Amino acid sequence: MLKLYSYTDLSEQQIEDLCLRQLEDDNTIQERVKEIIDRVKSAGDTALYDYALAFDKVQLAQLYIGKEEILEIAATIPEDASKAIDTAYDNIYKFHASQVSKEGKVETMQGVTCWRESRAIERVGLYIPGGSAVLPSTFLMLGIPAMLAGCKEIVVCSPPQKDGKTNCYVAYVALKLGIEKVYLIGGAQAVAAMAFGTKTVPKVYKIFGPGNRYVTQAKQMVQSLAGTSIDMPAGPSEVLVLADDTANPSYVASDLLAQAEHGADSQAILVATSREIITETLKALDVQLAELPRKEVTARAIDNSYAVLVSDLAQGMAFSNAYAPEHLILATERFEELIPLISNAGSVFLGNLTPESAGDYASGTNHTLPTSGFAKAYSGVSLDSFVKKITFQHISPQGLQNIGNTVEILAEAEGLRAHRNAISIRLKTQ
Ligand code: HSO
Ligand code: ZN
Repeated sequence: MLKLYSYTDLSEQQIEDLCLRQLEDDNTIQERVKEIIDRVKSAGDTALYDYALAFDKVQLAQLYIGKEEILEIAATIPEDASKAIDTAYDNIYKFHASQVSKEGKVETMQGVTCWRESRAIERVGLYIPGGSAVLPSTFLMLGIPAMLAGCKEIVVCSPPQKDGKTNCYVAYVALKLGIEKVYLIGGAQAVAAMAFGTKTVPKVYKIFGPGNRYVTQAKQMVQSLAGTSIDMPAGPSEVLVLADDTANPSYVASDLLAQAEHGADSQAILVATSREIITETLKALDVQLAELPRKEVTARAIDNSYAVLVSDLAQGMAFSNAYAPEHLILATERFEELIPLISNAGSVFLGNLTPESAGDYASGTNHTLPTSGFAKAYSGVSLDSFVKKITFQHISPQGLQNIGNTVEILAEAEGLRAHRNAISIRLKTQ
């Protein structure tokens, strides 16, 4: 059951402790992941076939499925599911297309012009989880911005299903995105394969996607081992719901449970302005929990969560900012007033009719978001995650006259004569 705290009774230290996520000691995971990475690096494809047999229990004939098979598998998708994917696709596409931006040129001094242009990261790797929970929604969230950004090579890895293939949802999304190969590789070995490259799997520059602790650990390690960039550090998913007396306790309970069913280590935090809201929400939560197919896992996550009683919404926002939730739901009609008070959150859901589930699947925003307090410094995945911004400058004869002396003086002050000369030599001959 949810533990209950009263904000005004908490010391600063206690608040800080409550905001800490439980990150378990990962030593054994670290060792096992390092072993997998080393083996993939040295044995390449052979290691990938071996791990598919050992971990996924399938003897693969080939490490990927190609265009023909994608088409065949995608054709087996139920019609309501393909329609739902089409709608989600359109919304996610629209929202991310609006992030394409072109910055103007700036003349910082007369004759000195500076600007920035975006270029796609040429090779990206998308990890689509597919073990116990298959997440085609993650494929949409990563594939659409990658395609919009213009990434030339999009490598997709997803663990093989029992039949040694991928499922119809993943195949259907691949088809929509124009992706012609899905590599049947899961876990840390998928991350290692994309980071180092093998005979079959192309090496990429940046790896995206959520995964279990092995995948997360592998993503962290390949940053230094292979110089691969990653989307963001990832921990278990979490939500903070801030509710006042305009909230509907049944809705709030449903949001907490939606988060909790992701895994036993998920956190679902309720911050409420009255004891009554908390009591009513807990009642509704019990009723709804009993009906859930994943009730064991969900109940364990609820045990790992808590409620905080605050005196008003502003105090609730102060707690939320300290916690820096991945998802923040403002279950109040007064959400407009709260927007300016938000300083740390991955994605925000406003009002009583905006559940996190909508954003998880279909409203348009990205569901790959910073967890574990990283929302204090990181943004979620967006089109920007798939591009680099390159700066340009041009100096005209007039510009050289205008900026030359400033550079010469600063170069001299730093004792860097060659820097100074690069200006002086031009000034003399102009
Ligand atoms: N809540 C997850 C995303 C997700 N939910 C995928 C359902 N499927 C992390 O934002
Ligand atoms: Zn979710």
